[in-house]
Parts: sequence; structure tokens; C-alpha cells
Amino acid sequence: MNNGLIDELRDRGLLAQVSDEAGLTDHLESGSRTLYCGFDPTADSLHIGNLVPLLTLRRFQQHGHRPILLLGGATGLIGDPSGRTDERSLNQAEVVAGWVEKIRRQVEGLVSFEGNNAAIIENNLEWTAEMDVISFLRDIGKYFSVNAMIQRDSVRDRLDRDDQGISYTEFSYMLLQAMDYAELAARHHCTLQIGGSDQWGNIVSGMDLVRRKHGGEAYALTVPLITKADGTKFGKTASGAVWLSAERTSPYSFYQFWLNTADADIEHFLKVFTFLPVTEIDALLTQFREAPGERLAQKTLAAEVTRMLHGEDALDSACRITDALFSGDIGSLTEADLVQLMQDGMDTTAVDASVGLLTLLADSGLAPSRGQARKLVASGGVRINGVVAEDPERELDFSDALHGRFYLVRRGKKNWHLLVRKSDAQKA
Ligand code: 629
Repeated sequence: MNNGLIDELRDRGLLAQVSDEAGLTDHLESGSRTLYCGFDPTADSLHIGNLVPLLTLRRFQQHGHRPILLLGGATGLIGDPSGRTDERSLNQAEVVAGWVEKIRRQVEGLVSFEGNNAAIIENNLEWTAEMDVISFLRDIGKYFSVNAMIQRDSVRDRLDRDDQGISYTEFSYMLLQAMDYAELAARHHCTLQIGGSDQWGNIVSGMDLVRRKHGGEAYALTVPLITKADGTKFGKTASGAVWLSAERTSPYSFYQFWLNTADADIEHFLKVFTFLPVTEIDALLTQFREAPGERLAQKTLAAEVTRMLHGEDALDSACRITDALFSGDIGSLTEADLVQLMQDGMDTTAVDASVGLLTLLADSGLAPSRGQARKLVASGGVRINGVVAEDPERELDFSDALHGRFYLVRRGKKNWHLLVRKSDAQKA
């Protein structure tokens, strides 16, 4: 067994609460253990907030322990009140089941399914769906004191407010999560549950249930919720949440998100989101601080996380797009890169066969009017596929388009517009 895991987690800023640190340290160092973390399907993809405990599971696995990724096929139908100020609306059962499968494929790439501590994926619908209400109330409910339950933050916050209550449905959530811990303890000898610090109450409920119902050994550990030095919410950009799915957040946007990390957050994020050894991170930071303008630390973080999640080719594409848009030298962009830019919300106009340059500039908003557009072209301020446009009467007819269907139009240094020929599918 590889020792020092708890110390490493602490060094990396990954330790919020532990139920019994000395006991857990001993437990982890005296054998290969099984631990779990749960993820509720509340969308068809996880987001980067879920990444911290996911990567923590992987760290445990690297230290010889077996991770269970628990998909909340059942709990996703109920809704965890933890950290929420208002009641959730219920999602359709078939929809949630579809999300479970998508998330399953997403998390499969992040842990290893080989060797004697191979990861396990479970779905709590398996032992919850068939349970009858009498057994639930008699065999599980009796272990819970309502007096204690209403003291939990997640419940108390909602009782204290006069504009928002809590339904019996959400109030029961912690019993379901507790039942999971007991079930995984019985099925797989699971002795540790981890999660973000918002999960502490739910995790401790489960730990108590395992101990009282089965007299089993059980521990709880949480990782901190990520905060940013400037106080703004982590994981949100102007265009919304940062998702792990490439269809929701393209690898290029994903890469950009990490590249934009503030200097004040970079050390923290490198420790939490990469597997680079702390000594290597320290050396990198020394180099970075000698020339912060080069953003070596941000580039390393963005490359490490993008490669881990989307692979080497996607990282290459993200770097290629970043360099091309920065330098204006767009000849290296592949067709897939341009499609990715469209997906990322670069302003796009789609036309059938051709459009005049002045019309495009005025209609796209790159210029306020055709007259202004003409002046812009005359002053050399417009580039088409990287080349300064000289003829204001030019027809963009795709004869010289990138990959036969794209013109990247740039006004000044930073204003981009993509002109694309409608595909046959779009015309139909
Ligand atoms: C059944 C369900 C369990 C154990 C856990 C769960 C899910 C848990 C929850 N987690 C959050 C989620 O699903 O709601 N009740 O979005 C989320 N989690 C990762 C981290 C978290 C947490 O997936 O624990 O803290 C975010 O960083 O909010 O038997």
C-alpha cells in the first residue's frame, strides 16, 4: 500500500472534513479499501464542479484503493436539498435514465477498470426501485431521528425561510443516500464515502447507518468546494456552466476556460485538477513567477486538464485554434476546428451561394453600415481568411473558401465572424 495519501490530499488543498483522521489514515495504510462517491443525473453531462471528487477517486485508486462511482438513478428522481435554496422540479423518469447512461460513458474514461482495484460503477436505482414503503419505514426510517434531521444545514436553511419550505420528498433524500452507503458496505465492503463539503451531512448520515445497522467500520471525507480568489463563482463563464461533455462545452472552450485562470488561483487549481506531483508544480510556479506574462502555469493547467478529459487530438485542436485566432494566421485550421468554433458560438452567418463583402460586414454588425464598411475595407481593417481585403465589391462565393465552405472574417484584432455555406442538409 502506498502511504501518505491523506497528507497528499492535504498538501493539495483537497481536504475539507474527515470523520476520524487518525483512524482513516490507519485504515487506508493497512490494506486496499473500497470507497465511493455519488453523482446525481440532473443533466445529460457532469460539469467541472463534479471533477474535484471524481479526480479524488482517481487519486485513491492510484494509491491502491478501489473506487465505486455511484450513479444516482434513484436519488436523481428525488433531488438533493443540500446547498439549494429552493425545491427542485422533478424530471421524467425516462429522461433521468437516459442521463444516467450518458454520464456512465463520461466517467468511464476517468478511472481505471483494470487490475485488482478496478473501479466499479453502480446505479442506486438497483436497490431502491424494488424496495417497498413498509420496509423503508421500518428498516431504514427507525434509525433516523427527525429531531436530528431538522438540525442538518440542508433542512434547517429551508425551515428558516418563510418563502421556501421543503417537501417530504426532498426531506427524505438523506435517507436514500444513507441507504446507499449501507448497501455498498454490504455489497462491496465499502468503508469510505467522499464528496464535496456540501455533502457532509448526507455522508455522515450514511456513516451512522452503517455503524448502527451493521456495526460496520465506516468513514467520511469531504473535499472543499472550489472558490476563486476574486469571490466570483467557480465553473461559470459568460456562456454558462463548463461541462465535461464535448457537445456542451467544446474542447476549445474547455481549454480556454483553464487558460483564463487568474494568477491568484493558479497554484490551487494545478494542485486540485492535475496529477503533476507537488514538487513539479512548485518548480513550475517558480519558473512562472519569473515571467508571469508568458502564462506558462495557465498553459500547463489547460493542457493537462484538456488532455485528461478530451485526449491528445482535442488538445492539439484547442491549441491550434488558440494560436490561429491570436496570431490571425488561420491557414492551419482544420474543417473540424472551424465547426468547433461555430459550435462555440463564434458569430456565424450561413448563406446558400454567395454574399457581397459590404453586405456581410453591415449585416453581421462588424460594421455599422455599408458606408462604414467601405471605409473599413479601404483602410485595410478587414481580413478574409487571414488576407487583407482590398476590393469592397468582392463577392464571397466560396470559390476560395477554407475547406470549400468557410470564410473567417476579422475586423481589427479581435472581432471575428464566420461565414459558412449552408450544407445540403440545412437547405432541405
Ligand atoms: C447518492 C447520491 C449517494 C451519494 C451521493 C449522491 C449525490 C449527492 C449530490 N452530489 C452532487 C451532484 O450529484 O447531490 N447527493 O451534483 C455533487 N457531487 C460531487 C460533489 C459535490 C456535489 O456529484 O460531491 O459536492 C460537487 O462538488 O454537490 O449515495
